[in-house]
Amino acid sequence: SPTVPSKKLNLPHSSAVPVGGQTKTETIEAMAGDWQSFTFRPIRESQVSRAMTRRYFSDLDKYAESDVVIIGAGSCGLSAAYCLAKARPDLKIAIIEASVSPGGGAWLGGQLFSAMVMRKPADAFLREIGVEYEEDGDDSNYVVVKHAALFTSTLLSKVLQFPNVKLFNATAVEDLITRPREDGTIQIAGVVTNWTLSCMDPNTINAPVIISTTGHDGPFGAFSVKRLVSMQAIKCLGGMRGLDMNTAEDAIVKGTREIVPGLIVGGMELSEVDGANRMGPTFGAMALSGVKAAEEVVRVFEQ
Ligand code: AHZ
Repeated sequence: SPTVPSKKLNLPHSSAVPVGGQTKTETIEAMAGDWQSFTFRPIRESQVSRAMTRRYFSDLDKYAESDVVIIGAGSCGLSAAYCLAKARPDLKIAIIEASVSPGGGAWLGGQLFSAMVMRKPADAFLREIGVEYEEDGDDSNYVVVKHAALFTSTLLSKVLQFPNVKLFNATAVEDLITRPREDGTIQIAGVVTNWTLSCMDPNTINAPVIISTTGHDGPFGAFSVKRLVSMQAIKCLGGMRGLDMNTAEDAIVKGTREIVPGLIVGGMELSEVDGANRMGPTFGAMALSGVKAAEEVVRVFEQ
């Protein structure tokens, strides 16, 4: 049979380190070009099952009492998670995301376009997470990341590597846990979760502080603030206003705060509370609202 010339790949050494030790490490370079003798190591199907379920249920057990729950893993929720997990490695942070894929609306810059625009000074956040950008605009007032997916995947991978963060995706928050306060108001004390919108009884996570970043109203958005209205914890929503980039981004960052005790609201969900404008396809306010939400959590814990 004709011999196929083996052209080995030249891959520089990766810095990834196996968690929990490994008996023998192979390199891709050694494998490449020798596929005839190649074979995976044996496994029994039940081992795969147990490897997944044991860890998931152990995480459910561990995070049933969390320090912080972040509802919604869009650009704002992930930015908040990054800053908080980095600043406070002592806090146990659960992220609950309804969709299978975290990232919310930040996989594209707008409509089906790839590039993501961030107005300065949000470029500081890009430098913090190590995402390259290009200066643009009069006086370089904004920067452009070549693909929104580069921003979201980089941020997501950093968030997921923190040992104090667990992402429960494909899990929706369907209610808030509340406690009465002496002054007659309520304190938010956790979330009620469910895997599917059916008549299944739900699960719960207790936490003294929640960050809600579920986006503006729509089929799924503005979840927590709409629930606050229906449980009469706040009177009514201001309702997101029309698009005004300059007004909207400052308002969302400055307005990110604890709306009722134990519940901090950030990102576009906040526009529904405050009657703030939307900004359309500029993402700087989402990153910096996440920074402010993390700062608010630290303030609450230091009170
Ligand atoms: O799946 C939702 C998305 O990933 C998730 N989510 C919503 N309801 C949930 C629930 N339980 C769990 N009940 C839930 N997860 O929340 C995430 C929201 O992400 P997003 O990207 O929609 O919101 P954001 O505020 O992070 O970013 C908004 C981005 C926008 S919208 C906009 C405009 O319309 O003008 N401009 C920008 C920059």
